[in-house]
Amino acid sequence: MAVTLKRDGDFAVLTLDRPEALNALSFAIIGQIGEALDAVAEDRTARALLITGAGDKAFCAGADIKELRSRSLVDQKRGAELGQRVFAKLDDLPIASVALVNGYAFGGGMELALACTFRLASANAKFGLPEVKLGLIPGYGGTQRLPRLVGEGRALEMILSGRTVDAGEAERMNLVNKLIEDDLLEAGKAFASTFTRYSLPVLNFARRAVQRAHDLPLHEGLRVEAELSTLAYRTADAEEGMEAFEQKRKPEFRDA
Ligand code: CO8
Repeated sequence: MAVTLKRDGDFAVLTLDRPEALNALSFAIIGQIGEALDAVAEDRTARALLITGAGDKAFCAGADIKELRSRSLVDQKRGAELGQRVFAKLDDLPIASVALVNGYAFGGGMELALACTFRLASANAKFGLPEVKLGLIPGYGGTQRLPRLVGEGRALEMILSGRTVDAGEAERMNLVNKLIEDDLLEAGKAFASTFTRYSLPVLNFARRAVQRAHDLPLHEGLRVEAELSTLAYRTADAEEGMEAFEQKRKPEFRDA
């Protein structure tokens, strides 16, 4: 099994576990990630998903180049669609995801991190979309998600040069939310704990609203925000949150 899914307290932890190939993404592994994400979506008890790579060298070195070479062009188109479809499941998860980037995050590996809600990086993290060096371009969402995160200029610079960005630069360019000096998994749990105590449906309304910010003209985005904020306002948790404020006590949210 090259993908493992475990529970750690409130969190689901998905680990790419193929360290001998720097956790490279074969089509089988992408399929396993998809199955694991389906399981996370059905598990109504985990409050955040943490994704990391086994070993101390790589989060994920990208698509499995040896396998890519051996496939027909038709299969590779299907492969890109499969990768995109599986990574898009992260957008639709009922909980937020945090990529814990513990080394190389290249190509499809960086694209997996980009598809997560948040990214934390250890000091040895290295990011890159080196596809041009192989005569390819990113195929698992990199050309779409990177410019949304860091702007078109920086995204094009990374994609056209294929250059590697270290952890410090990645933080400065907004590619990662936070640099972590200590244990990455513990830091990931602490980071996720800053939001997991709140109402899950309400967090989801907020995620949905922000996701639409890039797709819609401002006036339509504001309409979506008004709809979602009304849905949040109607939850029992909103009633509880506002009542708790008035009564000067901590709210007890029930995800309802
Ligand atoms: N695929 C397959 N095997 C890999 C990959 C990979 N992406 N990366 C590393 N490995 C393997 C190596 O072949 C090696 O195996 P072996 O020991 O059997 O030779 C083992 O992992 C260790 O790797 P290295 O010896 O190379 O380790 P180094 O520390 O010297 O170098 C690097 C680490 C710099 C990360 C280097 O391995 C490297 O450059 N890897 C390739 C990175 C890359 O180019 N990734 C992008 C791939 S393309 C992609 O992700 C998107 C394609 C979208 C296509 C959509 C159409 C389907």
